[in-house]
Amino acid sequence: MTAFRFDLHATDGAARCGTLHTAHGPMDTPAFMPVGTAATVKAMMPESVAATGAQMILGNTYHLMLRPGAERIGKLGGLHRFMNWPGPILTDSGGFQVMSLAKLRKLTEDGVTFQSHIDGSKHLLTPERSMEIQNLLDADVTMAFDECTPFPATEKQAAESMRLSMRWAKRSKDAFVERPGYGLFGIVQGGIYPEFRAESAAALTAMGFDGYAIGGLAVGEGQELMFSTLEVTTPLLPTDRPRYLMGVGRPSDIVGAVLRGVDMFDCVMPTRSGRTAQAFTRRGTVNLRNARHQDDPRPLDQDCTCPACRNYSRAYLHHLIRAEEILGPMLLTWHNLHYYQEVMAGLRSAIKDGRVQEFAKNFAEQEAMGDI
Ligand code: PRF
Ligand code: ZN
Repeated sequence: MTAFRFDLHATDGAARCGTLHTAHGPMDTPAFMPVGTAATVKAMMPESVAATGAQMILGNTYHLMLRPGAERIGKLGGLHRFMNWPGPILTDSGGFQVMSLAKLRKLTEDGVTFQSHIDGSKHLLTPERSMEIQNLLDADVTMAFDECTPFPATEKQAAESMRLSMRWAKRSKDAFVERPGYGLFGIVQGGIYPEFRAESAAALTAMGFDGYAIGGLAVGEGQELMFSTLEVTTPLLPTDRPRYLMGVGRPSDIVGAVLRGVDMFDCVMPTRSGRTAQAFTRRGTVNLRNARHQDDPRPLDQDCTCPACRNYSRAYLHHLIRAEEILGPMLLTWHNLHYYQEVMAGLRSAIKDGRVQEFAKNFAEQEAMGDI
């Protein structure tokens, strides 16, 4: 039986390269986890997700508790069996999704009551219920139940919200059922205020978690404030535990966060953009809906080895998008996930070789050149 363990292999400045071991296998870091909100990484077979190089995927407490229900997935053998993803799964704890998706939300010390965005049914999510749901789903990584402080927030709002999240973190830890190979992550909050980030990091490290997430960023503050907040937060986290920046981001956000000591990421960007015809490439983003592609026999990205780039022209991808064919989103999602995984693999080898600064410089220069 595998223990839940994080091995740090190399560092380069603040950047780190390691391996997180879980009950359902390892994940090399820095890592990008594709989002599989409703027990599917949209438009992708699980085998294809694995073929892009992804090792861990993300699931959502909020969506799965509403449909098809956590108890149902539990009885069917857990989320891995249900969706045919044999690798590790991290689940988000639900609070963030409740606040962005549910109707008639009411937040109290106990938790959040809300109405489903699907059928209007009433529900209560507390730290204890979130832990129970994530256990039923059989998540390898369980996230503490937190409130994502909105941006902007006054100092008073940010402090009160962060302290509520810290009380919920303690209740999450007390309710989490420990099993070999399974871990619980705390989530640092505190908005853009360094003193509250420090208070939050201290509170969580005193409780002791298997990993530490940084929440409440990428909520409208902009890249500069996100990076400066990371710079005051990651140095306060234990070096022997993984760090996870939630809901981030664009490729340039990820490269910048890795330089500032982050190990794990998740974002809907590669999958959602794939469904709206936006492709990520070494030369920045490309919109395949644009008429300039309609006669272009070249692949989307000359240097990419994904099926979309190996076997199809820009003209064909453009046609699929214009004709609203399902294969269009499928191929673009595949390409985007493949590209994200190549960036992560590039970061990992650069860190091992002590050339992560050079990697980041080349990355920024290439992106700035733009598509040709
Ligand atoms: N908390 C949780 N999930 C999240 C966030 C958070 O702060 C964010 C913020 N970018 C994304 N997903 N639990
Ligand atoms: Zn490709």
